[in-house]
Amino acid sequence: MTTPLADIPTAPIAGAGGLLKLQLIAPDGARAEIYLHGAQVTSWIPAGGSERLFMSHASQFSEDAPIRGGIPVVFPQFGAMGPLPLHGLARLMRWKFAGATLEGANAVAAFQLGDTEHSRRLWDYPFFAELTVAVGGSQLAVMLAITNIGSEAFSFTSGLHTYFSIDDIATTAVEGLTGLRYRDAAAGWTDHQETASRLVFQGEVNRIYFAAPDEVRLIEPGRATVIQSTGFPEVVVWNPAAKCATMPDLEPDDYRRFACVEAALIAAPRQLEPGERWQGAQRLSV
Ligand code: TA6
Repeated sequence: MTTPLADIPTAPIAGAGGLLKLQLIAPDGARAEIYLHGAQVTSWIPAGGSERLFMSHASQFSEDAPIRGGIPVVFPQFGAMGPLPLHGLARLMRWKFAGATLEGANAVAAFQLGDTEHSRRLWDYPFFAELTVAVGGSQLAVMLAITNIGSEAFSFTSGLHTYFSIDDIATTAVEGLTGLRYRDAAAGWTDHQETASRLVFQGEVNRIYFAAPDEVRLIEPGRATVIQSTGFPEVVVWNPAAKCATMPDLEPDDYRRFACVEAALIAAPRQLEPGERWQGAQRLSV
């Protein structure tokens, strides 16, 4: 077999719905695809492996709607925890492609987003967001940085809302959460402490785990995905179970095929002073 050549793109190409996307291929054949809409990673295939991210076949690909699947970038508001659209503005905005390079064995692409007239109407702060995606070997790393380029402080919450592709939710578990305090959105936002050695999915799961470790693992029969994060103190685990049938951009039984394990910054919104920069990252390894 010949080694595939790295494809370091110089420009995005047309993807679904005519939205622009970037295809990034490392020298070892590991690849990722990123839409400028939301700077959303929609595909990650490790070297010699198969697709590791879930993408809904019913997803919209339109400037007006979030893409369902992959890695939505949540900023400046997580979920419905404020007055903004669900999960904030970044996943609904068109980011700029800021270049791709080869860094050692990784293909790396950078995306940027600034405030617009539209974003200022909803959230009146100047900001500069950068998303860097690095793919190579058995890893994908996604780094998000936010800089306050205005003259007054602002606070934000954020997340990398990763949808993992799994074979069967019934045989999937998350390890690394034992002993953590969590808030259960599926049980009326009640507070609990995790006692299980593995979180399994029985019905809807929608939990915010506080003060999470830097590493958790998604476990399936015969494979494990290591999920490391920095800068994001919380881990959110989400699977809608039967509620999937009520979500128009998911097929009714899609819940069997994905689990979201998200790097999140929720409990203590991050305040950024003028000129200050924050960054967080999620690194996935198989
Ligand atoms: O992160 C979990 C969550 O906030 C859930 O409550 C669920 O609604 C999910 O995200 C998806 O949100 P979305 O706005 O993309 O439908």
